[in-house]
Amino acid sequence: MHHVTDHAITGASPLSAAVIESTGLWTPPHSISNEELVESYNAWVERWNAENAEAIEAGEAEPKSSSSVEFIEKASGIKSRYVVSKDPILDPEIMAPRIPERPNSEISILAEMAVNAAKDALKRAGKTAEDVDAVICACSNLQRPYPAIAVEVQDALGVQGWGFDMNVACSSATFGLQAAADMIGGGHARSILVVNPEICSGHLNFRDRDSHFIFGDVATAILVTREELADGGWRILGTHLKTQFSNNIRNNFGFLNRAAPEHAAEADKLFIQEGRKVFKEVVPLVSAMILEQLDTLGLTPADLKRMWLHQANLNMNRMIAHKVLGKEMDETYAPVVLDQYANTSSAGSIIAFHLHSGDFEGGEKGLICSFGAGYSAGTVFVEKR
Ligand code: CO8
Repeated sequence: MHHVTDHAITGASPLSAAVIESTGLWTPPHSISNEELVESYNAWVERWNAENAEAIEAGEAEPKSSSSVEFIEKASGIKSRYVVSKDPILDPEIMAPRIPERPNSEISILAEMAVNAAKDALKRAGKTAEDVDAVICACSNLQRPYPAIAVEVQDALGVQGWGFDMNVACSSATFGLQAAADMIGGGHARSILVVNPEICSGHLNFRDRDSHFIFGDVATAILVTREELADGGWRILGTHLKTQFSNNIRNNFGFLNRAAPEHAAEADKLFIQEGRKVFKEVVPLVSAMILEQLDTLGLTPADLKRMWLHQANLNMNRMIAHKVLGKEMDETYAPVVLDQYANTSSAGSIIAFHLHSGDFEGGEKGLICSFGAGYSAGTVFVEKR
């Protein structure tokens, strides 16, 4: 077993301990079932094949295949997803969300979602904006480069101090948690709100059969507080982050697109992935990381009552849980929210934690764990106070 001597190297708690005091959740009002999504996709395919019949006949174009509800559920575990804009996604003419642009005098939609989740978290902790010193907006799709969404959220909540945005794709929340815990440990803030507004439907290609079902929209918030100032909550025992470059999940949308307009409409300006490769490469990376960090903290898998894993794919979570535990996963040990929410990028493990942690007694331990594009992975071990 390792001895914890230096928190910077081992990932153990920093100078002053930080606590997850509460979490908050905002769920969009609309939900799309697999049946609805597949019906719309297949209507588009039928139309596309009819319109391109001549080219298909001449061997100049491949006919498009239909999508299937059974495939989606079996391959991913997803049954439905929440979205901020439903009808346009299901309209075969559009197949994208439609979110009216707001004037600069109004709060932006991403900030509004984050504020909703943040208010929920503050209320649950019995705290107000006056108790908070900073806002970190950690998510995978930022609406604009500046001013930072976090600063807009800070303003809307009335938080004095500072805010900044960060993006580590699916691992944004765990990276944000470590950043917040370290800044609290370093004495820079009493409490930090980490918010994760995710409009994943904005960058999803609903005309790509391989991925049209993967994502949903949501916002989560995490209130991280200096231990002495927190009532209850979850002590952060240790955090660890890892990145390893991969092109297997990529999105080439960006501010330089206008400098190469001939490529601006290409599919890689939306989410693209090699799903099989991601699955094969990320499962061993994450399970090894969890086992190493357990060891570093002097814990064994049996010491964990629960793992709140990133919600991308049910089979992936089953394999990770199996590798860590050495036996079949059950949903009490690794709860699933993917069926209802689909992949909500950075928010997934936080939704699982938010909805499935009420039964913990003081001293019981669990793990929040993310993994995704980058590749990036983060572990946050917590103990109920
Ligand atoms: N309907 C019916 N059949 C289908 C469909 C469909 N919709 N799609 C594919 N098929 C067929 C294929 O054609 C293939 O047929 P054949 O065997 O004849 O060639 C067969 O089904 C199997 O296809 P795959 O091998 O692709 O299927 P998998 O079993 O691998 O399942 C998954 C696909 C579900 C994508 C799976 O690979 C997976 O989940 N992998 C992990 C992916 C993952 O975790 N990615 C993380 C990405 S998220 C992230 O990091 C955040 C990014 C930031 C957010 C961006 C917001 C948009």
